[in-house]
Amino acid sequence: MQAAPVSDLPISVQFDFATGIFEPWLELQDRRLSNLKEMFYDQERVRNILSEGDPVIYEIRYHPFQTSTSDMSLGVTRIYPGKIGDEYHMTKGHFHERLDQPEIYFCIHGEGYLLMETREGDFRAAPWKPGTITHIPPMWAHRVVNTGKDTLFFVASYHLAAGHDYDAVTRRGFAQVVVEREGKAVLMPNPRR
Ligand code: S6P
Ligand code: ZN
Repeated sequence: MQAAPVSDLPISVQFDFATGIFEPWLELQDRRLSNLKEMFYDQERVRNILSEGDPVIYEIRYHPFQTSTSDMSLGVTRIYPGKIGDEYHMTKGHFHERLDQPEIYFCIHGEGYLLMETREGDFRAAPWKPGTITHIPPMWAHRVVNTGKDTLFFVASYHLAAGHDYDAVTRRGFAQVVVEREGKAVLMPNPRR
């Protein structure tokens, strides 16, 4: 993320509920399979897909509202439908670097789960549908999984200073993964743990 412009004036952006895109945004990041290849449990399937291409799994638009005394930020993530093997598309997932930083996620469109886990192993999976708003307390890693046929998009509100720590999730994943069984999304213990 580039340094955010500082403005002490109120700023509004306009969100399109049909597309999940707001304007103006200041930064757009694509997350391709190669950026999160360690996250999926079926590593053979990951290698097969990457040998033929590098699909975009999700994208994030950011607008950091940096003032001279505060650092609230807006992020909208759009996860495309699909699976890697039988595991649904999902975000990388992370802890916040700072131990006192929570976050609020608003599900706008699509269906899936918000997975959350502490370093001590307490795990929660919040079922998500449009209108679900979840408060993620400090020290809970968070990952969103799209189990539907449409793009899932959600709004995130957090402080820039929270920071992102991807290490633990990259090494261990979450306690459970979300996979398709007989046409349905089910949670199962992470086979890589
Ligand atoms: C930031 C917030 C979101 C995520 C985004 C992508 O704290 O939680 O904006 O960055 O949903 O997820 P990830 O795990 O790839 O950063
Ligand atoms: Zn976060």
